Parts: sequence; structure tokens; C-alpha cells
Amino acid sequence: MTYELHYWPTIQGRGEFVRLALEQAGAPYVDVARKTGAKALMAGLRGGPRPAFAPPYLKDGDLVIGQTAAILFYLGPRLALAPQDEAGRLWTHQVQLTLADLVAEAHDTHHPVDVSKTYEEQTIEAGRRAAGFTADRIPKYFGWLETIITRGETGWLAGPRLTYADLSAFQVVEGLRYAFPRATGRALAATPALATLASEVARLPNIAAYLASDRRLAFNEDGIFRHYPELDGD
Ligand SMILES: N[C@@H](CCC(=O)N[C@@H](CS)C(=O)NCC(=O)O)C(=O)O
Repeated sequence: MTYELHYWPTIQGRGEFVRLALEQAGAPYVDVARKTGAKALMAGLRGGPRPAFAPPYLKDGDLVIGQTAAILFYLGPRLALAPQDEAGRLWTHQVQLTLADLVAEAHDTHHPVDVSKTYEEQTIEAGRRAAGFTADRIPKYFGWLETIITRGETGWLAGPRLTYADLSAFQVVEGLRYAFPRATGRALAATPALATLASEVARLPNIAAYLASDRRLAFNEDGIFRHYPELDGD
């Protein structure tokens, strides 16, 4: 069975969290909108009894799943990227949802007022939002991840083996390094276990091959993690 990932074709965005899991597992998948375009992506949201609200959505046969964390909750056991016990699967899901909160806050630094308007139309509010994000929120989230990794004593976030939450933590670190290099560098200096986890994920053979391939899009200023130097703290 080939999985169908439906996501915007020109950005990493939230689709990247799903791509990384599929790539690490070597699972067969098609990144559909890269072939059919954004119009078809949106049309795909309109049909069926359980339409997703927004991309990314995953199709597996008749099943359509929206929400990044729900997609990964579904894929995790199937791709051997989640613990086998229920408590472990729920914990991995909890970590993923917390990473999703961080991603949403990163997004809101460039769109603090209105998602339908451009960054340039809300730069003053963006500056205020990014100041708190870079000074307080990145360190707070990173500190929580650091605590988990350190307490687990395995180098991973959810048990003895790599899970999709580790892949997502890598992606968040990469995205924040791109968007806020100075603030993220400072936060990572205080969270060495998280920095090590990110490096370990980048070195996984399937992930390294993916990152070097043309399937991996570059970060850009249409995505979630955008580099506007003026937002990168002092
Ligand atoms: N909570 C959802 C958020 C989905 C989302 O906001 N998708 C964005 C792209 S990353 C989108 O296309 N949104 C369109 C919209 O909200 O109208 C998730 O984690 O998947």
C-alpha cells in the first residue's frame, strides 16, 4: 500500500513532520501535490464524510487523516516509530502535540494578528511577539525537551528507540535554527542533549539521504519557519 501525503508543494511546513517519518521508515509514499499542484490539494479537502480542515492530510486507502499529530499517531506503530505499549504511544503523542504548540508559536511570530494578511502588514506586532518567543518561549520548550531526554537516559524522547517525536524535534530545531539563528544558538547551548539528539537524527542513514535529496525543499519565507533578521532577538 502506497501512502498518499497531501501538502503544499513548495514549503516544508507541517508536511515535513510526516515526510520525515515516511522517509526514515523507507515507506512507499507519494507527495501528491508535488505532481498535481495546490489547486488539487485544496479540492481534496472538500470531498468525503470526514474532510480534513487543512493540509497536511494523509490518505491510506479509504482512510483520510488530517492534523499532523494525528497522522503521526496513526503512522507511528505502522512504521515502527512508536513504542508498542499504550502508555508509551500516548507519551509520544503528548510530546508531538507539545511540539505542535511550539510550531504554532513560531508561526505566530510572523503572523501574530491575522493569518490572511502578509507579514509586512503586521511587522510591529510581529516584533513584539518574536521578542517574547525568542527570549522566553524557545528556552522554555527546549528546557522541557532537555529534561525529558536527560531523564530517559537513552538519548531519545520516548523510550529506548527512535520515535517520530525525535524526528519532529529534529525538524523543529532545524526550523528554529533557520528562522532565529541567534536565539536558537543560545537556547541550544543550554540544552546539549537536545542538540545531540538533533545531530543524531541528521546522521541516520535514511534521513541523511533524504536531506541530501531534491525531495527535501529548502526553508523559505513562505513556510512556517521564516528568517526575518529583525525578529531574531538581541
Ligand atoms: N493543527 C494543524 C494545522 C494545519 C495547518 O494550519 N495547515 C496550514 C499549512 S501548515 C494550512 O494550510 N492552513 C490553511 C488554513 O488554516 O486555512 C496541523 O498540525 O496539521
